[in-house]
Amino acid sequence: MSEGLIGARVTRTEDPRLLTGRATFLDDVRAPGMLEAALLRSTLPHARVVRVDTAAAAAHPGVFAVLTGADVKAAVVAPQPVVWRPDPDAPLPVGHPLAVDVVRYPGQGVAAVAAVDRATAEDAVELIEVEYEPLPAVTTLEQALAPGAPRLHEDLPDNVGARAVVEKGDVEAAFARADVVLRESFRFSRQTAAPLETRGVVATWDPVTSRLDLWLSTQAPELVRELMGEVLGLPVGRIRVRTPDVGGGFGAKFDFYGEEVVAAVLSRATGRPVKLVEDRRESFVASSHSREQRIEVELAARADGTITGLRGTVHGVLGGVLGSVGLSPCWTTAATMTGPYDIPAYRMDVVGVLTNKSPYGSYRGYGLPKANFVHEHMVEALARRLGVDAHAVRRRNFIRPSAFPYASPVFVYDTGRYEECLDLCLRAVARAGWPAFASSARERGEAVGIGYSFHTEVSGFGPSRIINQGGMRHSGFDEEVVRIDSTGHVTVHTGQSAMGQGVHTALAQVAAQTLGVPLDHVTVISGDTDSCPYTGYGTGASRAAAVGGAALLTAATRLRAKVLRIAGHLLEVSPDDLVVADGVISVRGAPGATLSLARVGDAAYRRLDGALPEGEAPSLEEREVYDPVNVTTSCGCTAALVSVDVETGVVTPLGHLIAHDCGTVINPLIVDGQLHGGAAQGIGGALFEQLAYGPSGEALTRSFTDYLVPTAVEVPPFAVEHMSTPAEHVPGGFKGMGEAGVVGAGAAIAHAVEDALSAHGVTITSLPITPPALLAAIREGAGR
Ligand code: MCN
Repeated sequence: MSEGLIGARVTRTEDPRLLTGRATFLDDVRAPGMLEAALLRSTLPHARVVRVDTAAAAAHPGVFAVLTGADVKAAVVAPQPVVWRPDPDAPLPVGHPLAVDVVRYPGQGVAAVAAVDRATAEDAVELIEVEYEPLPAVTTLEQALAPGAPRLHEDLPDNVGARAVVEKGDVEAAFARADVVLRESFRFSRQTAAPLETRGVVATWDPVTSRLDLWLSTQAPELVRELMGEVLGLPVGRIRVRTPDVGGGFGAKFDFYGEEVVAAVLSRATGRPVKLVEDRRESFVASSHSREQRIEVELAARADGTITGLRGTVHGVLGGVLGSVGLSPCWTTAATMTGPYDIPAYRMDVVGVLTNKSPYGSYRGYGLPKANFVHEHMVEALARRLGVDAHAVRRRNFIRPSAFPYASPVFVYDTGRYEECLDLCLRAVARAGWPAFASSARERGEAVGIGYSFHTEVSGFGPSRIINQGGMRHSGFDEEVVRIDSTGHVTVHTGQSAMGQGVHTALAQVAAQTLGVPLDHVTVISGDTDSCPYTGYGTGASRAAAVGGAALLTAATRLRAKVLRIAGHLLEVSPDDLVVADGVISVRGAPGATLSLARVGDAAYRRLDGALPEGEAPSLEEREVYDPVNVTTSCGCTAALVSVDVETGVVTPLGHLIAHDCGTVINPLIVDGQLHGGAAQGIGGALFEQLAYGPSGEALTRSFTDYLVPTAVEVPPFAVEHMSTPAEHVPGGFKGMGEAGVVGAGAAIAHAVEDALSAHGVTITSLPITPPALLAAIREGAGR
């Protein structure tokens, strides 16, 4: 059945391949004559590179090339690009594909070897001699900002790598008139996306055609192509980027890295394809780090609980050089910190501080989880101060349904029914029996609590205008192509990337319903810049459904009209009298008169003589370039049930429930899975994950025994409730949601812990809530 496919709980068409070992991941790609590369990475956090001696490595049997940072620099025409560049003329602390003169974080690449295989390349790496002159390392925000701190970039006056301000309304006046002012300081640890499949590239330079062919595990093939062109000085048409199956991206594979440039330069140097895949240990220092921030805020409110102002500073603890998305994740924290609330006056300074750590970049949720933690903490703190229920404060400050479109400090929110979403969550929690369970546990002396958070997810990015205004130098439009072939089969060519989120299934559902064909008559092709349409943004910011899906819907609607025009001509009836379902076109009210889509395909491609109406072009293909007029704003209310062992400080999640609204849902099964996966990552950030650095700045996190991601044992049962407030400006009404699960999890868990420990007066203002941190908070609560 094609009717009703949008909204159907269809199992993912991607899964049989993935689950039966038929997927091709980057490391499965083997090009003829391919070499494998390895990098020498600095173990020091900060040092001058005095001398790199590559002679012994170059002489090692099986080695084809050894490159230093200076060699790579000489082979490119630009340093590592930063797409976040609000002021193109402002100097930014950018890096090079391999360090030149100075290393600024442990793990930074210093030299690269291409050899017959990875083991030989690693052996040769050990033969490279580097003379370093160690420099004082700066690994904390406080050290970096201290007067007289060692400077990471001599051409900058201090260690501030970038700044931004987000503001709206008269903040001073709001605070002058406030009945209540609350202040708080928050700290969030460093995390990384840690996808199961680490990053990797196979680069092949063709000296005859001067073309670069890249296989890359990326979420943004077109963006890579643009940036690669910029660095190598190549026209983008000379670069092809192909993406094999991606074993999780989670934002880390959105960013642009030096390794892909190094592989390309090695291929050019050796005349052979070169593969470079990071191992797990490298992944912890070479894939973007994220989340580490210190945030200070003040909230102004009236005695009745109306929030009138919010101000403060977001300090992003950046790395030694800017990552490709620059300050943008920290800016996004500031840009979304008013969340679902109508706060008339707002000012947030954003300060990106350089430290001798890995570059800061994308991770699912971007800046939103921190923004959510802050606004939800402040709402609960205001409720405590006023002696009222936190949900009463939420309800008082929610943006009303009648207030949409609503201008938040940066984004215009499209639609939302926040109070209904909160009620949906509360009803589900009551139905699940959590309040009764928690109170009987407490009667037994157990510390069990329930916590809530309400989030908005600004998603479905573009339009291009807003992307550019936010300082990003790339577009926000999508192009989708849909074709019916001569046998009536449908192929969708999308610029969106599949990285495990089920986008092929969802796009197939949109195409199948719109064109009236069964789902298995649709093939979705992605991940090849030579054959797929341009999507300069790529897949990130939860945009595949709201931008790609909407573009496809429009293209498929036009294609369906063409199909019906041709069918009408063949059946000698008006196209208005035709319906199409399950690949068969029939005349309304005359069930006998039918025509298959294959027959129309045949007419459009093969039997053109008289088969097409006058003036109708052959072939059945439509493309749509869609630059949305706005972002989409989905929302959700998360409830967490936890128990706390007050002796050990261990928090055990017992239940996790999300009431969610992402407009028209294409596939509720996928959306549920996305919420579960995001929530699992949110639980990781709330309780376990942190990248550690030692006192001298050494990177301590080397494996999953150091970096604890939640496993099936740690995640509780999940439940999801749906409601739907379609995005009115988006064809189809879809809103993005791929990051929602992670956004609200931290705050909900923190509030559940606070609730469980209400007798101990614990408040949580930093993540993760590790056992030692929680025991300290319990002691501190007892001391108050
Ligand atoms: N969907 C839907 N109906 C909607 C909205 C979405 O059925 N109204 C479906 C979509 O079709 C898609 C999924 O839900 O299959 C997520 O859609 P969307 O919100 O459009 O997000 P994207 O497809 O753009 O995915 C990106 C988003 C981000 S930014 C990260 S990071 C992320 C994520 O989603 N990384 C993931 N989910 C991931 N899931 C997996 N398994 N692996 C990753 O790397």
